[in-house]
Amino acid sequence: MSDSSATWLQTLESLLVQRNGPLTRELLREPGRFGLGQVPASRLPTRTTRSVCGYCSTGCSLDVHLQDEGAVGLSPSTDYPVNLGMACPKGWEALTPLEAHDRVTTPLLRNDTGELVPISWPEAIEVFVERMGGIRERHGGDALAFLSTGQIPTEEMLSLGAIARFGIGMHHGDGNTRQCMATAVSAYKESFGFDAPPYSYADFEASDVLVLVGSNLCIAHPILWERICRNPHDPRIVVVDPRRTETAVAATDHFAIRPRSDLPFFYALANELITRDWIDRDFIEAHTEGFEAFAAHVAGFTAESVAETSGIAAEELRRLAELIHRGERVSFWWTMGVNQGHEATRVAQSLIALSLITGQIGRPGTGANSITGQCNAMGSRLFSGTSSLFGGRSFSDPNERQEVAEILNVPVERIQTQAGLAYDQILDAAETGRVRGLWVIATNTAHSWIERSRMDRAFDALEFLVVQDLYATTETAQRADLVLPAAGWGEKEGSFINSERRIGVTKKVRRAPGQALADFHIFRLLAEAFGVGAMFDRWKTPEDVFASMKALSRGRFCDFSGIEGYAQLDATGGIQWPCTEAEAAHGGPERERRLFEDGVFPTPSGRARLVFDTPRDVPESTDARYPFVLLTGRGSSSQWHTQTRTAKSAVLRKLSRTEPYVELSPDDAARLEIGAGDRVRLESRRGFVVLRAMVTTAVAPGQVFVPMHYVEANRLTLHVVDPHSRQPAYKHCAVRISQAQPRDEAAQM
Ligand SMILES: Nc1nc2c(c(=O)[nH]1)N[C@H]1C(S)=C(S)[C@@H](COP(=O)(O)OP(=O)(O)OC[C@H]3O[C@@H](n4cnc5c(=O)[nH]c(N)nc54)[C@H](O)[C@@H]3O)O[C@H]1N2
Ligand SMILES: Nc1nc2c(c(=O)[nH]1)N[C@H]1C(S)=C(S)[C@@H](COP(=O)(O)OP(=O)(O)OC[C@H]3O[C@@H](n4cnc5c(=O)[nH]c(N)nc54)[C@H](O)[C@@H]3O)O[C@H]1N2
Ligand code: SF4
Ligand SMILES: [Mo]
Repeated sequence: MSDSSATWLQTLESLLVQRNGPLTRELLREPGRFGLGQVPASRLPTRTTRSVCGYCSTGCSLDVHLQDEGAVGLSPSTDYPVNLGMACPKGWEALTPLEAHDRVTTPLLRNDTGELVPISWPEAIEVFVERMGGIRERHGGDALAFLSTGQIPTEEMLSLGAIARFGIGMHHGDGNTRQCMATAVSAYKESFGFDAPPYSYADFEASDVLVLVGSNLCIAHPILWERICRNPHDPRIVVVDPRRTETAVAATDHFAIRPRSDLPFFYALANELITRDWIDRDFIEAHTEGFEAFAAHVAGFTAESVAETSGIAAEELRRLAELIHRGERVSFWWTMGVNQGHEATRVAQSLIALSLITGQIGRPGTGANSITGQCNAMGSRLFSGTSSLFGGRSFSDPNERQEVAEILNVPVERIQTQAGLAYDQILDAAETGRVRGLWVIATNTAHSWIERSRMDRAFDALEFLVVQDLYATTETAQRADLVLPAAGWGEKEGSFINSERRIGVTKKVRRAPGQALADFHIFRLLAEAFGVGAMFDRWKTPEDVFASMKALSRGRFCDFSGIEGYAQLDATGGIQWPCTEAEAAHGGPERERRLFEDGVFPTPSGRARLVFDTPRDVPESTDARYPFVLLTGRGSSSQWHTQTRTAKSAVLRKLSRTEPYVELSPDDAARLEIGAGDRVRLESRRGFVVLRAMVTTAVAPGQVFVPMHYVEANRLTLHVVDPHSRQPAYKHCAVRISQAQPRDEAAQM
């Protein structure tokens, strides 16, 4: 440990001990706790250790090669059931962003002249407590909110949720999972009774028909695409996507559906299957409810009647129905093309319905399968304490509040009786002055939230904004009053839950730079400083929190109380939930498993529900002034979201386009006299941006595509959310495009 950090620790210790008693000393003294000491020898049993990747939800395992100072390189683990020796470029380059020059290494406070200046941790914590505590005193916990993430270990999410809500008394908490998975959560909860993606990755290899809806797997989940490539059944791979994506090109069948016409299209598909009696009546009878009403509803949608809206000819829809009918093991997969729409929950449920009425669920190679996005989106769905109470419970249920209070040993009165505001509502409440203090952890709201100008108004109105990140250069950190320096993936330990519900361990293989601390320790320190440290006393290490997670899962549908702990997860290659104590006692969990093999769903009746609705028009249709549909999404397998991490790697930068661009069709380009590489002005009712034109047949005439990795995308998007999930509809708004003029370039400066 360096001298300066030793001094710093002493100061911090004396300050906190003075305020909160000797417990703090114990917390601070443990070696390696603050990302400052050497990696403890006990954590480095060999020269190579395994850790789950910290980018996407695939959850690949990486063998991290270690020398005295920590990680020096990595390679994909060959015997891990997820990636089988493969990794995408981001995984290979996972260590590089940790070494970036703009890592924030001390807390930063905005001074009177508006600059962020370094301060010590004791000062930072003091400021946090004074400002957030002050707002709470004046306006109550209703004026405080946090925005968390799907990109930190579950143990950190749980401690944040518990400390912020029950300890500090923040009434509102949400996270970037709202931007991403909220729709799948609402759809599954209503249809299956629990937020439970039913599949195993082995299903990619077992299907003979795979239907991928609004999912660009080749780019967004390259290793899952590799799993499809290993499928020995010569499968039909059907892609339903308005764009001719990399995945659509590699598929056997592409249905280039018109943007946001999925709902009538899938209703007509269901109707076609029902009319031809290509359904599984026994399964419907035994395991579902609401079929008669569903059939009556979809009878109003025929292959002919939806052809114009969807752009898919009637005979093409019939061909798809036949493909599904002929398949023995048919699986339906979806990602953001479904989740990010104005009627997203109902579209997701239309896919669930297709799998239920055809009896394509609960067997190998089947299922209605939402693919998650971030490395720990699944962890945040169960344990972030944002839209639901830990373990998939409800804030509004007194019995469930009592259970949580008992398991965590916190006074039940401290648990809020409502989930509080959703992400969009938190920002709206900031704009109106109801929410005054906001704490943003591991998400880059100012870049990724929909409709930038509206978001700006919300941030402008805040009294106090804290951003906890690896870098102080992010769009959001640049707006912060206080920046807290966090350790990143590889600099701390914990567990992630991947898309197939597999819990895997991520490890500390590097020291965090400077005074950066693991989020877990920042949360613990804040609990101490707010005088509620004792409430969370049992959580000395992330694995202590894991024990609480197990206890919170016990008896729930996601029950994984049979998992022993990190060592077992590490040795077995991760374990999928559920894994009950009873199962563990009888030979332990299987390596791969899927849900609903017995046809029983966790609803009161044990049956899955068929849910439907009337399709609605898009909120902003194209017109003569704004004749193009703007689509946004992932641009390449080497770019991650707002690029705070991936842009730090020279290798990854070489594999993608650093300059922001818009894709448009050759027809439109010719008509508008726009050449490849021209600077163009792209404008929506919210504003305009200047980008490089990329002319490609991947987009259909009348549509344009901007990758979300560029800050420009959300300057154009329109704030619309699905009413059930409150997930933003990022994938549709009206824009126009023209050659950029010198004044446009000047205005963008
Ligand atoms: N390299 C890389 N990988 C990632 C990420 C990343 O940033 N970079 N992010 C991760 C995260 S958090 C997520 S959520 C996933 C996202 O993974 P994906 O959802 O696969 O990625 P997107 O490109 O956002 O959207 C998928 C497709 O939806 C299509 N789409 C748009 N509108 C419609 C429509 O109306 N109907 C249909 N059927 N499709 C439509 C788009 O054309 C796009 O090809 O990727 C994860 N993996
Ligand atoms: N237009 C448009 N917008 C979109 C989308 C779209 O398709 N189109 N997709 C949406 C989706 S699906 C998603 S998931 C969101 C993603 O949006 P964001 O969550 O805003 O994107 P990231 O760039 O992943 O931001 C994560 C931040 O956390 C920091 N960080 C990384 N690791 C750690 C850590 O361990 N601790 C702390 N404290 N910080 C850390 C990173 O430096 C980064 O600043 O974007 C959404 N926005
Ligand atoms: S596919 Fe996802 S989990 Fe696997 S190496 Fe790439 S980013 Fe990491
Ligand atoms: Mo996402």
